[in-house]
Amino acid sequence: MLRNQSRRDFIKTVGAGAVAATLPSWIYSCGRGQKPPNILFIMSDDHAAHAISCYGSRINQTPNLDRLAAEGMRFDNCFCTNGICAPSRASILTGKYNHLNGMLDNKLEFDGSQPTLPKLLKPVGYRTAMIGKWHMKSEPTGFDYYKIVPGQGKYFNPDFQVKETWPETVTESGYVTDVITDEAIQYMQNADRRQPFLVMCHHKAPHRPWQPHPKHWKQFRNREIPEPPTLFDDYEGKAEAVKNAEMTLEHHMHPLDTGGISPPEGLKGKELIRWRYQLYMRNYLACIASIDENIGRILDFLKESKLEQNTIVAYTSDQGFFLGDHGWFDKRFMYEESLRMPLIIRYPGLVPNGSVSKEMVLNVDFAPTFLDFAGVDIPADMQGESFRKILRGRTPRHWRQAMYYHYYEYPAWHMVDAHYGIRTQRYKLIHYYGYTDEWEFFDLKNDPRELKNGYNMPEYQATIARLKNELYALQTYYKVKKPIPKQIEKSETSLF
Ligand SMILES: [Ca+2]
Repeated sequence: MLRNQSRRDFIKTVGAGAVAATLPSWIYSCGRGQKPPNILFIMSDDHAAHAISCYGSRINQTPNLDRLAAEGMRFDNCFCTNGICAPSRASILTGKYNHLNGMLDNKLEFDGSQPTLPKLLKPVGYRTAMIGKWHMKSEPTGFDYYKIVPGQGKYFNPDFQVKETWPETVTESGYVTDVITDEAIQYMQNADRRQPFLVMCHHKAPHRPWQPHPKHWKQFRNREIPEPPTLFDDYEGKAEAVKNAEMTLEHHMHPLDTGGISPPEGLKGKELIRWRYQLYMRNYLACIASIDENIGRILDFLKESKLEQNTIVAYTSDQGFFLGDHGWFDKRFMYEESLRMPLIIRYPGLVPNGSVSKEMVLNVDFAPTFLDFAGVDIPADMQGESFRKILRGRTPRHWRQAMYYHYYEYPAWHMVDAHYGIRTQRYKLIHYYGYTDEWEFFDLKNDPRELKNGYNMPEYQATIARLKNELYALQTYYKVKKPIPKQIEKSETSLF
């Protein structure tokens, strides 16, 4: 609602009785002297935090994401609850773990009849739009407008599906990150300023197989990228589930992952890993350069359009990614590089500039937080917590000290065994339970790179026993059904 617009005028403008009936809570609980914020939620796909310079990247620069962080809050401990695409997206929309929203893996279809963030915002006057990668098979629900790429989408001249002609596709010319940004800007430009908007702008990039825009590829094609310290992890003392995963640079990388180029004949071992790492990273980072450039475009647009002050801008990725860490590409494991989501949030006047939070926030917290900002009551069955107070620089008493993770997709590409686990500020305990029955324990203070599995070390036994109790308590709290099936029903899968 515009600052000088009266409630009666607003009701007249919006019209619908259902909207009018819910307005008081909208005004009084959200009011706080401010009109409700627009929400621009920008999410990329597989963008690891350690490929963002304000997170301390050693391998690239992201000046526009750094600018967003300088004007807002950076979260250093934001985690996904299941480290693959569609499940994380479902948790973001529903505020629930996957065993409750049904999206256990990438192969299932999202049940669009359940309550979601956009559906809950609409009755209080929000216009809602979903632009870019959706990846949950069923038609998006709860959005006034959507323009999504089918499946994984294409990097060049991408196809889109729109509400009016679902599931037919229309092709747009250009590079996918530019096109999705154009579409999001166009939507916001044309939005009726009397109503707040929720725009979910979901990039396809930097998802595999990496195909950068030629102008960004030129920046990286001759660059030597520093290697990660765990590039040659030998997995000694680790679970068989880790040793057997099919996501190593050495044995499992496809020529498509290295720009369609096969390695020189005879190259093997560490030299092959090094060769593949360089090509993989050049393509991946060049895709991110386009993301960063487009973040700059969208921030400039908000400023020029005078939308800056009353728009929450969030940047995240559906989960992290292994950038040669532990000799891997891809994600899925509960290891730090894949578990961690980048999260930067700007809301001028409320979020302190250049602030950093070490509190543990999760993808299931996003929906409750945005609902809280909009003055909407958070449904009792949402499992996430609002971190609005943290954004104001005040951590609520009794904020979570441990998080629960659960990955299900096995057997599938990369053959990562099903596992669940608990992470606290210092420790991590993981149980692989699909085809194996193994545990891993890491002391993140003494072993931040997760190289030493301490599960059988005598000095950690008391800690491990305590963590197991906390882990099982979290499973009960989050209503995880027991016994947990070792494998979920399988359907078709795709290479990437
Ligand atoms: Ca992803």
